[in-house]
Amino acid sequence: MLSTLIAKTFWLPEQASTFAKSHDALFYFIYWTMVIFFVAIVGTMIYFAVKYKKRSDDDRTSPLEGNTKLELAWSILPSFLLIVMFAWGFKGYMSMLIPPANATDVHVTGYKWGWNFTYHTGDVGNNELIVPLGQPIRLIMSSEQTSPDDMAVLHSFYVPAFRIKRDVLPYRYTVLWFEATELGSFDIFCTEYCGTGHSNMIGKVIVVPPEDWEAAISSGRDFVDDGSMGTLAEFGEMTFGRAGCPACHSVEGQRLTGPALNGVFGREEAIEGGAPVMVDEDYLRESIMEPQAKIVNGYPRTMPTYAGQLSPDQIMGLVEYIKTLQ
Ligand code: HEC
Ligand SMILES: [Cu+2]
Repeated sequence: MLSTLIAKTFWLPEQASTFAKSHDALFYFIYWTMVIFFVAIVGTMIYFAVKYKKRSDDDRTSPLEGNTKLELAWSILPSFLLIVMFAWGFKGYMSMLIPPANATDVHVTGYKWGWNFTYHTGDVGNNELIVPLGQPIRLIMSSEQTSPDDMAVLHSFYVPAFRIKRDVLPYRYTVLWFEATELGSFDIFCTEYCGTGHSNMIGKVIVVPPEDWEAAISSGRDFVDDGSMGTLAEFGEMTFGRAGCPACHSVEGQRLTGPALNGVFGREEAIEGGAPVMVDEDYLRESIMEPQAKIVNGYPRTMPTYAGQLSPDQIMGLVEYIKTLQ
């Protein structure tokens, strides 16, 4: 009891998400296994070193050459412990990988050097992610260049109190989810060295009561560059029209030059010369930025790329708009 208490404050930060308890339980299982083996092995070693020390020149080394049974036992028995660690870790890994279906999406953009958080309402927070207590949140993350002639770099989104971490990459979306269990403010760190401002890339997750959430996020600035208000999906709908997508895509089921985009999100798409792919946010982003990467079966390779023509906000908006099309 006392030892867990000391170890808890010494090794790990506070527990503020649903992952924290099981994560820490596994950590301490491995930790105490190591402590027990360390003490047993080093203790025996010291005991033998003293007990069998060569006392005089007449002392002879024992003729014993080995003990197969003993060697098998100390190889096989600990391997069961490794299997337990693997199975336990894998179970935790899978639950961290697969977000619940009812999760709320928030887009995360890492830049040099900070974080932007774009909510479905169209509000944006800078270096401050506001989330409701006790509800699953799914982060759709990517890294963007700061100016057009600049390179986007790798970041990594890390919230120690939630025990979550995932790389944030340019030109793709990665996903991370969590459910906060404590009200309050928790640190966000970038854990991928991303240039001179890396150590300043610090943000906060603010956990608020669910009933206060919408009000709390709407205090952020509205991201839409032309000043019009609207949700992220509405902004996407506007972008869809302005970028000329309706020339080739219906949103009501008719086949035009390109496939209809209603109902596409979440289904399996048959791809030319490859296995079917699941239509998620990253697939949609890729379809817009790199249309040639995966060609929908039975369609021409005529979609132009929008890389360099749409801003990260516009792509986010398009993705959220297409998700609403049923
Ligand atoms: C000149 C015609 C054309 C325009 C303009 C066009 N597309 Fe496409 N698009 C296509 C074609 C053809 C395909 C199917 C072949 C492929 O996968 O590239 C496609 C495929 C897609 C897919 C994959 C659909 C699926 O069923 O998997 C998405 C998503 C998409 N387009 C979004 C857009 C968006 C958003 C825009 C506007 C920013 C746009 N497209 C503009 C022709 C077009
Ligand atoms: Cu970074």
